[in-house]
Amino acid sequence: MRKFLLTTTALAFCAGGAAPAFAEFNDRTIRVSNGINADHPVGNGIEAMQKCLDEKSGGKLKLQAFWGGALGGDLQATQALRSGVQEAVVTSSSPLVGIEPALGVFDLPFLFSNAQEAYTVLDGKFGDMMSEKLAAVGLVNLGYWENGFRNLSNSVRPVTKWEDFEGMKVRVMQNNIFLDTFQNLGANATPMAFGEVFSALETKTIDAQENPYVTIDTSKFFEVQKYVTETNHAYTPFLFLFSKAIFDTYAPEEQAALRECASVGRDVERSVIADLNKKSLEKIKAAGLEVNTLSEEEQKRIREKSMVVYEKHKEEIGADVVDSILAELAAIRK
Ligand code: TK8
Repeated sequence: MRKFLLTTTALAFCAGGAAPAFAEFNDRTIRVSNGINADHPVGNGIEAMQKCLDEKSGGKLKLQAFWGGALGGDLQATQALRSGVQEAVVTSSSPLVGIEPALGVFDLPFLFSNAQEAYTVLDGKFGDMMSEKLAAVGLVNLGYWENGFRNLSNSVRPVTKWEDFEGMKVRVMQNNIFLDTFQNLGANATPMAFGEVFSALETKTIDAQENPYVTIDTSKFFEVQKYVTETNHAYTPFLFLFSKAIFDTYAPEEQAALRECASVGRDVERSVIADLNKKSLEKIKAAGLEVNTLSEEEQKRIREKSMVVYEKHKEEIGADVVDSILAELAAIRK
């Protein structure tokens, strides 16, 4: 009897106190691909996410970031996630509308009027609903990071009114809503993968592109552009996507750590963007670009002209999805 007790005590000791730390975690290298460069605020976000993962996993979960489209563009990398050959990607939602048409809701022109509005919608019920749709196509969305409000840059003329778009060759993302928004303004919109934009601007295959200031800065588009207009025509999110096929093989503790740390990274990334935005604009000016703004009247004209795009794409996005985001925005704005 005594011997039995001693044995069970020893066993209990082994199972409890002497268990190795972070036993639920495996040594994993998680490849995260990005189209943008390492000095984009996503880099700060990934650093913060790694620090958080180090603490939670005892250094076992390691992010390995690839930049500048080294593992392929947004769409290609996302397909690699769906087929389970790559772990993660930070991608724009816009090129993924062929995979999940509801994502097109974020491409509607002038949908969000400020970043706070976007955060409330994306980090809340609506964002969760969209993440469920992504899970159904093999993608776990760990959170909405920020790409941000988009502005037009070009090499031909100052753009201060909608007539200035006439005939301008504007690169747009591979996305019908962006294509229509710019065609509707009179531009000659050309869909193109992000990785081709710099050289297409340099060789004048295209005149213009549109991206947030931090991207015009960190992807060096200012080197091959002459004018920028603060159009703020759309706020597009980045999605931190994980391959569902791979995620499903991870322990619940690993999954939870990834979700929590992705939120930590997201918050850091957003705040770095808020700070860098102004600095990027200064850098763009210092590089000799002419920076224009739209008068309030002109903003209103362009916005009103663009509203046809909502009706045109409502069915393809899903009428319920469009109605629900508009209702949520109306509630926030009250
Ligand atoms: C980077 C892209 C980029 C996006 C674009 O991979 O394509 O213009 O804004 O940030 O996702």
